[in-house]
Amino acid sequence: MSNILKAYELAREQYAAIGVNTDEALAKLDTIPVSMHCWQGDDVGGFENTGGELTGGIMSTGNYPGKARNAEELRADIDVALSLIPGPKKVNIHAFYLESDVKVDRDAIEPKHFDNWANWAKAKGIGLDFNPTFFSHPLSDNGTLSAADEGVRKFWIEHGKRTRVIAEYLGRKTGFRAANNFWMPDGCKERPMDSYGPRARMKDALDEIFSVPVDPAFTKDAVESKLFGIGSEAYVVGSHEFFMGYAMANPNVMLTLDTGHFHPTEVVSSKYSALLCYLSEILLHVSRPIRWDSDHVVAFDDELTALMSEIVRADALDRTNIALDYFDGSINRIAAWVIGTRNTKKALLKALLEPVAALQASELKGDATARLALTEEYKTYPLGAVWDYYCETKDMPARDCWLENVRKYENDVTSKR
Ligand code: RNT
Ligand code: ZN
Repeated sequence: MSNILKAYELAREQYAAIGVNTDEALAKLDTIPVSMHCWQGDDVGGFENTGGELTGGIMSTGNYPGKARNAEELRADIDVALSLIPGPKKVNIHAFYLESDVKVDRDAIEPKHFDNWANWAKAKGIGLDFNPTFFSHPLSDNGTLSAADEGVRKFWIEHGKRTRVIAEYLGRKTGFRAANNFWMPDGCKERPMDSYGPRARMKDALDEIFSVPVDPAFTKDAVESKLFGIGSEAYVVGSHEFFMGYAMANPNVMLTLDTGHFHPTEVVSSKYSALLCYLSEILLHVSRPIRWDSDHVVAFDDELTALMSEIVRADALDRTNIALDYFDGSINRIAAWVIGTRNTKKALLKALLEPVAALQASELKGDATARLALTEEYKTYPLGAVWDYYCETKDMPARDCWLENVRKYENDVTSKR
């Protein structure tokens, strides 16, 4: 018997003693997809080949060699990452990852420009998620959906409409509903004289975009708020209140909570259940802000485990879409994907290994002592043994063995780019 199996059997007994069935927890984990963002692989560059730089107040730092230079390389890199992450996955792409021999502007994109992505995902049996790209474009410098210039606004409204058609197409092709997430960087470095006007324009623009029906079986829209960006420190049109209100007023639109988009002392784990009372579905962008919205690789830290526990404790896995959003160009980019995605799944498993009903029952009785004593004890229960076993049953490298595969691919492929 392998050490991993031996360790699992002991762990299974230990969890059984507190009323947790590890096999059931793993079966549940195995039904929850995590959506991995393609943009970690090329530092949010996109493939429009216009030579433009990344704008919109976001930034990938670091110059680690070997980043993907075209869609084929990016998909090959994602293939390697996916081969090292157990369980269900989706891949999240942005409109500027289109493929075309001729230049296609954002207001002219069509489903066919994403056929390679769709065919690739279908062949792997995984779903795709989608995002309009409202940044890194000459017309995005003075606002997009909130722009005062009507022509600019119309351009971006057309872009938004087209992305919904594409997302529906991707959902239909893959057989998995594709989330279509709207994040607009519109904002100001200083306090604007008119903070209301841009918001009113953005609201109307979104109403127009969302007025065209799409098949809810294949796509669902989401809106993502933000506190500030580089160059939009004082004012962001799409603030938390703006999009929280929008999602509440429009039940077909999900609210996206990015863990890096709030004041540094605020955490999404403490907002999540409040929003669950009003929203039918939430989309998470799991990220890791350090002092600002720095989009560090997701670590297995207190906030990640708290957030996953909040979802499980509220029994809201079916109302929550878990996606990742970070970009680090300072380390091997494939390793960055594997680290963050495995951490997210591991944190979810940790949450599933909690005896939630028993703990909630002692809380109901007012037993705060047991609540603290037991949750603290359970923190060092053998999660790792259960995770290793899960990796092994999925034919994925357990523990740190995956790093060897990344190194080999780096040696054979990415270092030669
Ligand atoms: C930016 C938002 C947004 C982007 C991606 C690329 O702060 O988090 O989600 O990171 O769409
Ligand atoms: Zn985000």
